[in-house]
Amino acid sequence: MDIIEELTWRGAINQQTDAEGLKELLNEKSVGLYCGADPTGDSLHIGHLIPFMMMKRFELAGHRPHILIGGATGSIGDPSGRKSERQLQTMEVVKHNVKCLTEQMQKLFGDSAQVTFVNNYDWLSKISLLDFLRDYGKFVNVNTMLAKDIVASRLETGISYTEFTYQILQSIDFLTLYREKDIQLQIGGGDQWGNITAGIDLIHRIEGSDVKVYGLTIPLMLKADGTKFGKSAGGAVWLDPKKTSPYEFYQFWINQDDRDVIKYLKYFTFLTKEEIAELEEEVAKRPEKRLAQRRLAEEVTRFVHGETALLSAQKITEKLFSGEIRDLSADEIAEAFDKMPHTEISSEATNIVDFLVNNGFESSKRQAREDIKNGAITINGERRRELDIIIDPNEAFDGKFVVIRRGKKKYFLAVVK
Ligand code: 629
Repeated sequence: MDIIEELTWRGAINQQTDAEGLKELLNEKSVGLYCGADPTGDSLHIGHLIPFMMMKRFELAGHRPHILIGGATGSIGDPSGRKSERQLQTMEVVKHNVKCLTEQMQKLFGDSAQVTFVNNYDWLSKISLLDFLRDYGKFVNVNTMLAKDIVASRLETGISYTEFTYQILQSIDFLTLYREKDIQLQIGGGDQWGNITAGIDLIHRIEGSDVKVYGLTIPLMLKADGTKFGKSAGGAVWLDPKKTSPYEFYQFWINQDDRDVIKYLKYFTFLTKEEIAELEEEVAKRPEKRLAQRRLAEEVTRFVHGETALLSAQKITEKLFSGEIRDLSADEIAEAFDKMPHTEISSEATNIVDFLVNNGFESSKRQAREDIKNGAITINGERRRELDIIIDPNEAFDGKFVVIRRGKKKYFLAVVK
């Protein structure tokens, strides 16, 4: 399987500018390629992971991936995929985000010397207005620009000159990288098709129509149930562990639908065709085991957060399921309950029935007594069946948390004030 055959099998190719030409080029030599991300926020999310996993696959196939951080384009704002004008970010915010994204990417790809990082602020910020108009603008056709989906869809509601110009900036990047780094391929999500083809046009106009440059886009990710991929109950799924903890990240993958899990294994892991075929059989024969989901969660969490964070996420998952939460540390408890609602309690020791009712974990004393007697209540991982015991919040988890579990599944977190 060559790289294009592999990407096709993975369902990762949406459009290509010249499929035959690109396949030939990739089989002939080590090709320079790039994909960009604008610093619109201070963390990447799993939507970004799709093209950046692809970069890694190209690297494994012997090619030369480059990751571009849009220090300049991020200060303008890509209109692609948006219905309305963006609010400009201050240059301070853009610079801060560039720093955060660069560090994050380096963590993901840094151990491979094969991936090169570039920032388009380095060249775009040096072009004067007159140079821009004389050296580049002269080669861009406004009619073609207006025909791009992104611009066309905004003509009624309006688009500023600034956002209209965005595609030329991204085109100058491709041209610059072609000239300076011998980059011949740009990849991106389906929303980037207009910008990528604009770049190819510019290169052909300036460098000659026989120049070999290509574009490849990846399909937009859709979920079987029609909801948007990449969102969890708490919002976007971020790669920054401070915004989405490794446990929450792991849970996101574990919870994927049987109908989606094989597609995601192909997209987000480096498992082979044979390994994925085996997991596909598991989904068909023993879906209740959720082996494919577990493998998916394991692979992606390890790739993004590393082995230690993966082990801790798995431990938390296991202990919450079995109820043996005494084995968790205070930090792990904090991670496990991070995005869940919690109740603040005082550190005073109280009778168990009063404790449950006064803090709102049970609706009435009668209900509390019944649940306790039935063995439905565990406190900090210990089943409590007596009505006259005292709960002392200072006793477990560094005196910070009391974890109440009712029945098999319902957990409450009490945070000691
Ligand atoms: C200058 C800027 C370039 C090349 C690319 C860019 C960024 C590009 C963009 N990309 C999205 C982003 O930054 O806006 N104009 O959030 C995002 N991308 C990854 C995928 C994407 C895309 O980083 O391409 O499709 C999401 O999956 O939306 O010279």
